[in-house]
Amino acid sequence: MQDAEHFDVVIVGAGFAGLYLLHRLRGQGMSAVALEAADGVGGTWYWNRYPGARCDVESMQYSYSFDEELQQEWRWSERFATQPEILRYANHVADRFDLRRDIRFGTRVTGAEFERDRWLVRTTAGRFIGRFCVMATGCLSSTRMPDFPGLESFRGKTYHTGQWPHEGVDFTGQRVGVVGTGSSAIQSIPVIAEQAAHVHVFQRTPNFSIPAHNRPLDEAYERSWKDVYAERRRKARMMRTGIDYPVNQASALEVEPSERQRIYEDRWALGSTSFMAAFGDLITDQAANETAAEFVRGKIRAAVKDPAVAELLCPDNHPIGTKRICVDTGYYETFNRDNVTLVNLRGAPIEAITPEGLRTAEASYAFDSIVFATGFDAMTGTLLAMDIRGEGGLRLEDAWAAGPVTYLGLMVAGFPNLFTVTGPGSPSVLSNMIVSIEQHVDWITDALAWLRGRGLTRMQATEQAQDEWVRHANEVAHRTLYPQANSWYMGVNIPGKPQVFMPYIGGVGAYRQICDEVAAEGYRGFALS
Ligand code: N01
Repeated sequence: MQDAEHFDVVIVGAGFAGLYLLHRLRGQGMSAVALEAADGVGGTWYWNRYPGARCDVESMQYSYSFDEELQQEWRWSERFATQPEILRYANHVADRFDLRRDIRFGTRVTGAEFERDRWLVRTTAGRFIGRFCVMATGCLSSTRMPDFPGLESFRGKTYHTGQWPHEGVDFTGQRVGVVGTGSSAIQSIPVIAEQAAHVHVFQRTPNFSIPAHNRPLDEAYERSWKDVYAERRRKARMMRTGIDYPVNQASALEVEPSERQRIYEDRWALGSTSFMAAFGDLITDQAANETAAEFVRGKIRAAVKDPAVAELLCPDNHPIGTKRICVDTGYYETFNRDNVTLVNLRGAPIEAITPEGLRTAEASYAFDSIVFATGFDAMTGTLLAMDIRGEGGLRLEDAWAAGPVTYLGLMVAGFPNLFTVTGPGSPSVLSNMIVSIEQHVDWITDALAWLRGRGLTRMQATEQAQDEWVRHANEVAHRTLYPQANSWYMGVNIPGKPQVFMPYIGGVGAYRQICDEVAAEGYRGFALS
């Protein structure tokens, strides 16, 4: 192919996965290019610039571990880093390891085709050929905008949290409507409410949220990590979520109610997602789960002064944790403000966006701005938006017609030499993403080096290994309460999307062991030639 540029590896995406891939491949003497639609690095942290955006995994853990000097020299300012700080970190890494020269910015991939044993990748800025192709496209990178009638007619401004303007938005004095009450909404609503004249929050499903208890990072805490970073990182990698926090294996039903209450209070005071590790059976036992759910409902009732509003904010249709648990700073308390109104969409959904604002089945509202915090076509949306064709022209869309199938979340049968980082079938969105990204990048790049060392050029998942993995992943998921919720983990938020539990819930540590064993056995379940 004359007009195309040739590489050993074509990487799609320059977020945390793409950056580390570039670095590792270079270290192995392989040529690689990263194709990035945005004008900068950072992936999710490049796009999600909405007010209040921050990570809900602690800064000391939500960072790369692959380079000791990097992890020692970088200083986080807060327990949970803000989006601008994480984006600065991504840029620092890109500069520190001189990665930009191999990134093509403003280059959106439209399709990828396996032909003559190579991947031909088509983009908005030319064609690229790689012996291997790695999709480092993230799990929450295709925003979801419900197709409300009249959207174009609105005379004010509309925003999606996942595509926030780079220059920021000043809501001072404005009447603002926020649609959605997931993680993005829960982080942004308290900040928007401080600026706006009035905020109406349109809620379809109330969510469980745990306080972040964010604070400046104190030096003693930083040292407690940095002095033994390698050891703590090793520990995190073997944890269920890839996060090092205290885990209690006991059943919530084994302890006296007063003791259970004390344990939940301690977890509440600790803050963040570690709340779900208060007991060992919260995601597997409905009765145990309900004790945690009711504890949080009690906190909501205590925080929100108007009992009717508090009741509306209390989640009642899914076990706690089975929709992604949220982490907030003052979310429930925000509903005590005079300038915040909660609108219950249950039984009265949004019917249309109007020139003035928005109409539900019950009332009309006038706004200057509407913020859509309506989420993403998670895990598969970005991959399926590209026209990906494997062996014999097999389309990914067809291979995944009944839901995504993979072997280990790393490869798809029929798509040789194509890898996915944190793909469906791997722990991915159920974990500390950077831990999972590093594990996948290490595994993929080790596999490529192994192939090269044996003069092999082709690797693909066998149908049999894939079937077994999908069966196992489903079995593990259905031992938990997760499939009970109408969540984006299940694809329920996208009309027509097959409803399967997409991530692997066997745990980050257990999954890593499986991947390591597969490699140690000469890449069991992969056809190599
Ligand atoms: O999106 P979501 P998100 N009418 O899908 C509602 C990660 N993240 O951007 O639940 C009315 O969770 C929808 O209602 P329902 C994290 O993994 C992490 O907030 O479908 N409402 C829901 O309330 C997270 O889970 C961080 O009934 C409609 C909301 O929109 C993931 O990203 C921060 C509607 C969408 O919530 C996605 O979070 C932010 C309609 N037609 C995000 N359609 C941190 O690390 C949708 N909704 C902190």
